[in-house]
Amino acid sequence: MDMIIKNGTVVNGSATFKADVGISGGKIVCIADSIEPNDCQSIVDASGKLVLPGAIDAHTHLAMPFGGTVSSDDYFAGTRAAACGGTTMVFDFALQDFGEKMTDTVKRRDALCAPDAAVDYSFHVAVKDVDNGLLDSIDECVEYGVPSFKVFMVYDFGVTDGVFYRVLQKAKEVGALIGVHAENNELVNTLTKQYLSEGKTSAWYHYMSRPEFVEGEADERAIQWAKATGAPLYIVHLANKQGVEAVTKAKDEGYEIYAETCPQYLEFTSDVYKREDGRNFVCSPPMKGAESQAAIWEAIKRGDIDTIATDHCPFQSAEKDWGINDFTKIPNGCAGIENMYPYMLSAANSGKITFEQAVKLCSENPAKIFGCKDKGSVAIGKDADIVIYDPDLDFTITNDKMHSDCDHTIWEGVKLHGYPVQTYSRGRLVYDKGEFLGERGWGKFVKCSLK
Ligand code: DUC
Ligand code: ZN
Ligand code: ZN
Repeated sequence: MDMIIKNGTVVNGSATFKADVGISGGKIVCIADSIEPNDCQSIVDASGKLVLPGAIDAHTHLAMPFGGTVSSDDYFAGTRAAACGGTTMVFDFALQDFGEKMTDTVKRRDALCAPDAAVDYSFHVAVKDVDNGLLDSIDECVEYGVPSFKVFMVYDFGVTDGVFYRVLQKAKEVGALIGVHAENNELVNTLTKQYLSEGKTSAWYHYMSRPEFVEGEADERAIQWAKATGAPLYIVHLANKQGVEAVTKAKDEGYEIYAETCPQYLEFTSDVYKREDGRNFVCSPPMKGAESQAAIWEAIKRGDIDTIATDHCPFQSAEKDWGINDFTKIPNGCAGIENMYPYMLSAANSGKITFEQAVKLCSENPAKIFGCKDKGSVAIGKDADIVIYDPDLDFTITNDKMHSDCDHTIWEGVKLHGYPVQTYSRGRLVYDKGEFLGERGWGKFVKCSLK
């Protein structure tokens, strides 16, 4: 055996037990009350620690051309930060070009990612063009190992209602999963124009132009079409109460509707846009009011939110400053890839949710929903993507301790109870007590399957 993690408490999505974990060739090969060291190469003492599956961040935007610039974390910096926060796999978005087959989109993006990624990765294809036979290229992409797609209802790469509907029909036919960024584009544009014409240009009006109902209506519409087509639907970054209620209702009716939320919606409310540095918090959808935040936490507790992901999309302060006098010029997005697992585990350590719930939301469920068969739990045969977590190590987030290529973080000063001390990616130590020990190019493309 290459390594034994001894005396720790294993936490999976539905079980917690004391055990030793044996690793060989990057895989978990043995789990037992006690594993004899014999000729084992290395022993890790996890007494007093939790042994967790690495998190899977199902929603990142690395090196993404957006808002007049490119998000500041490339594939190396983003996956380095992921590793240092206990995330051992990321899903990035491969944005289709017009006229491009979906598999070509994935290959184009993978060529950029493969030399740089420090942890494993896969993609969702962000669909723009389904004409001239391109809708049918979804079949080949599913076979290639990317069975998940996303449509945006906003931005210049957003799709029409008709395209969204056709993508859902296709997904139903071939067993793909469609994610959706749900906000009502028309309302966003109308409200934005109104506020600008009234000279209301501060970051607060980013929120005011995308308030609760702008997202809630779009969630309801998206769910309506999923019901009509019979296709499963994954709502990304759900941040409002009306949408939560629509998801709960659809689930109760038996529809296959999944919901993801992000830590920023759990920690911050729209009040942040009144702050001096409010523009740093500008992302879409924006943080919402306290009522929405409470509704999301309640949905997490009762199991109606399926996953936590980050929507990681950092921009430098100078780029955020483009919007000091005009909120529409602020590149949308914030850093979070290094904070997700520690934040959710801290919520568990403080009694808000259980550790099993945190693991389910951040690892087990994304692995199941997106078809990563080798990930998502500490179990024999799975990849040895493992986090050693110290529940007694308190941690205050400051940007100088983060591992992104960004000069600020919205998480500055947030206090966490407990913190990861080590991260292993397929058995290789990539993070140790504050230090990144991984390497560029270690991360592998993970083929996913929903069959
Ligand atoms: N929202 C953001 O804030 N950034 C990237 C894309 C998105 O949908
Ligand atoms: Zn989005
Ligand atoms: Zn996003």
